[in-house]
Amino acid sequence: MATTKVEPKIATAPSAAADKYEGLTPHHLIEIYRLMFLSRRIDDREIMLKRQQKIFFQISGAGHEALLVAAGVLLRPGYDWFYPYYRDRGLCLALGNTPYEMLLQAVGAADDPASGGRQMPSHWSNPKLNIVTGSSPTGTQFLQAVGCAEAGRYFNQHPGAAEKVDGDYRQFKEVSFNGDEVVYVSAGDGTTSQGEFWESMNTASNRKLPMLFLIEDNEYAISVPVEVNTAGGNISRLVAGFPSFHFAEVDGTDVLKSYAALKEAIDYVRDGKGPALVHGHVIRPYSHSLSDDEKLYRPEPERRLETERDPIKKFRAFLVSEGIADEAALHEVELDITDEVQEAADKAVSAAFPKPGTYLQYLYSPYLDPTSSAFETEPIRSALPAKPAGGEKTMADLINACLKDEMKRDERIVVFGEDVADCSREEYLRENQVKGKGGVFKLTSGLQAAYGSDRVFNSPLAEANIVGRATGMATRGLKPVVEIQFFDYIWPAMHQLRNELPVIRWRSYSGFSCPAVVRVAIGGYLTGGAIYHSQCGESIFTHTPGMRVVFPSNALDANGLLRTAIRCDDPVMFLEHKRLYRETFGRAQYPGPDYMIPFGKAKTVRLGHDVSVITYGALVPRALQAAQRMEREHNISVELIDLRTLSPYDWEAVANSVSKTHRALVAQEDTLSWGYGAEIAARIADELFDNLDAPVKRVAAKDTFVAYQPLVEDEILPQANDVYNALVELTEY
Ligand SMILES: Cc1ncc(C[n+]2csc(CCOP(=O)(O)OP(=O)(O)O)c2C)c(N)n1
Ligand SMILES: [Mg+2]
Repeated sequence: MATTKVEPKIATAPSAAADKYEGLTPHHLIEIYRLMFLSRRIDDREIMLKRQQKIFFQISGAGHEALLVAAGVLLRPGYDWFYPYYRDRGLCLALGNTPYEMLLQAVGAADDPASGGRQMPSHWSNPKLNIVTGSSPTGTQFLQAVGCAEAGRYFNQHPGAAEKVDGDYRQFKEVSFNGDEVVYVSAGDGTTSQGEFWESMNTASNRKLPMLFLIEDNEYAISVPVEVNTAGGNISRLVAGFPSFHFAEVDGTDVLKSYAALKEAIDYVRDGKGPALVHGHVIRPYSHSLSDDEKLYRPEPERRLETERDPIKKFRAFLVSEGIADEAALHEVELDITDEVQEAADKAVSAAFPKPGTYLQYLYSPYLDPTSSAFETEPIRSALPAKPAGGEKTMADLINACLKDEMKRDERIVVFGEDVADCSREEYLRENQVKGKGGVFKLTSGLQAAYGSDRVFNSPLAEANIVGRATGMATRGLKPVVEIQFFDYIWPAMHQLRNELPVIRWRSYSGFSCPAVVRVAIGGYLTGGAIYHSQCGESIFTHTPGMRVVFPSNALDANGLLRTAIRCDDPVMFLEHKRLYRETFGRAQYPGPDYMIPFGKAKTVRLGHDVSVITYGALVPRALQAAQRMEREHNISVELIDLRTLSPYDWEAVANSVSKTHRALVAQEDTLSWGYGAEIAARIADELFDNLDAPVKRVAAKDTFVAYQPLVEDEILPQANDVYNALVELTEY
C-alpha cells in the first residue's frame, strides 16, 4: 500500500474490523478513501485549469475510483507490470504516482516525467513503477501486455538471458522480472469491441499467461451505449468460454466488493493458474471528457440514477455508518487533500515548458547509433569456405545464417510469426516423422530445431498479435525478431506499427523503448503474384518517424544489415524481397558471425560519370542490366547507387553522385505517385538544382494494383527496359 502523507484521525477502530472488511483495517480503509478522494480532486482541479486555459485537455477517472484504487493497493508497483488506460488515475496514485507528476503532464511541462510534455494528461508512464507508457488509440495496450507477460515468463525460464552485455542494445536495457509477477491491463467496455482485445484474450488463454484484465464498464463509449458495442450488452457473458481464465463480475463502485473480487483474481494469477478478467460496473459522472456533453445523449433521470452510485459518496457514507471514521475526521482528510492538490497545481502551472528545438530528442536511441562505425565490420576471411566456387549463398541462406548466428550469440532473441516454426507439434520433429517447415519461404528453417520451441514458435494467424506482442516483449528487454509473411498482409498490424512500436521511446521521453525487428517478405515480379502477393509500400513506413527501414538487394547486404538490425537499439522494419530470396544475382559467401553494415550507407554498385541511378531492392539488378546496355549501345557510363537502408538513407552518397554526373534517375518498384522516390527526387531538385543538367526523372510501377496475368504484371511493374528508356531520355535531354 502506498504511504499516506496525512495520517487521518480514525474515530473508531473495532478490533474485529479486519475480518469484516475483507482483511482491511480501518487504517487501510481510510487510506483507500484518501486515494479515491485525491483522484477526484485532481480531476476537479484539472477541469478548473482547463477552463482557465492553463491545460489543454482533460479526461477524468471520475466514477471509476473504487475499482481502480482497489486494484492499485492490491498490486505491487515496480514488481508487477501495468498497461493502464486513461481512466486509471486511482490506480496510478495508489501505485505511487504523485499529483504533481500528473499535473505536470496536464500543463505539458518539460519535467513531466511520463512524456516530457509530449502526451495528453492521463497517458500514464512511470518506469520505476513499471507503468508502461500508454497511448490514445483504444485497445493497443492489450497485445503489448501479452508480450510483457510472455517476456516475464521467458526471463524466469532463461535467467541468463537477462544479463547485461556490452556492445549491443543489451548494454542499455535493464531487465527485471519476478516469478510470480502479474501483468495488469485495463480498458473500457467500448474498447472490448476492438479485435486486439479478442486476440489478446486468445493468446493469454492459450499460453495461460499471468495477466489481469480489468474491464471498466461505465456503459458508454463516448455516446455509444454498451448494448451497441457488445452483443447482449455484457462482456462477461461473451468471454466466458476462454479456457484457463478466472472470471469475475462486480459492482465497481463498491470498494469492498471490488477489493474482494480483485484479490481473488490476483491470487489466481499470482499462483500461476492462468489469466483473470474482472469486469467492473462503474459510472461516468463527468461525461466522456471535457470536450463531451453527455446531456446530448443521456436523459436527466439516467444521469441522476448514476449519481446515486457515486463510489466516493457511497464509501464516505459507509465509513461513517460503520463508525470507521467520523465526519470531522473525513473532512480533515478532504481538506488536506484539497491543499495538497492546490499546492501541486500551483507548482505545475509555473513549471518550464519543453525547450524549443528538443522535439527530435529520443526519436531514436540516444545510446547506440546504427549509422556509426560500431556497426561496420569486414567479412571474416576464415569464414569463407576453402573452395570458393561452392560457397555462393542465396539471400535466403544468408538471412537464415544470420538468424542462427545471432540466436546463438544472444539468448534474448525470440522468433515468431505465421508458419515460422519447423513444426508446432514438436513430437513429430523429435520422432523424425517430419522434416519441418520453417517459414513459407523457409527463411527460419531449422531455428526451432536448434533453439527450442520457447524461442521459435508459430503465432496465431493475426498480424497485430505478432507486432503487438513483439512490442511488449521488446519493452521488457527481449529481442523479438518477428516475421510478417507477406507485406500485403501487414495492414492488420498497422496500428501497432504506426502508433506504437516506433513511438514508444519518443512519447515516454525515453522512459521506455522497444527495439524489435519486424522482417517482412515484400515485392512482386513473381509471375502470377497478383494483387495480394506483390505489394510494396515501403514509403508508408519511411513516413513513420521512429522506425528504421531497411531494404537489401543482395545476400551479403541482407546478412550484414539484419545483424545490425538485431543488435541495434531501435525498432527496425526489415524488408526482404521475395523475388531476390533465391536469385542468382547477388549471391555471396558466408561472411562470418559478426558481419555488420551500418544503416544509412549506400553502396555504389557501379561507378559512372554520365548519369546516376538511385534505387534499392529488386530494381537494383534491373537497373544494372539497363546500365550495362547503356554502356554497350550508347557508350554512356551510368553510376548505380543502391540505398540499402531507406530510413535513414545516405543523402551524402546521392549528393556526391548527382553532383558528379549532373543527371539523376530515381527508380522504385512501388507505384509512382507519392512513393519513396518522390522524396529523393524532391530533395535532389531542392538541394542540387544548380548541379543538374536535366530534370530529375523517376521510374516506378504504374499507379494501379499488380495483376495476375504475367503479361499484365510485366506491363505494370517497372522493367529493366523501362529504366533503359528513361536513361536514354535523360541523357538525351
Ligand atoms: C482506435 C480508436 N478509435 C477511436 C478513439 C476515440 N475514442 C477515445 S475514447 C473512446 C471511447 C472509449 O470507450 P470505452 O472503452 O468504453 O472507455 P471509457 O471512455 O468509457 O472509459 C473513443 C471512441 C480512439 N481513441 N482510438
Ligand atoms: Mg465505457
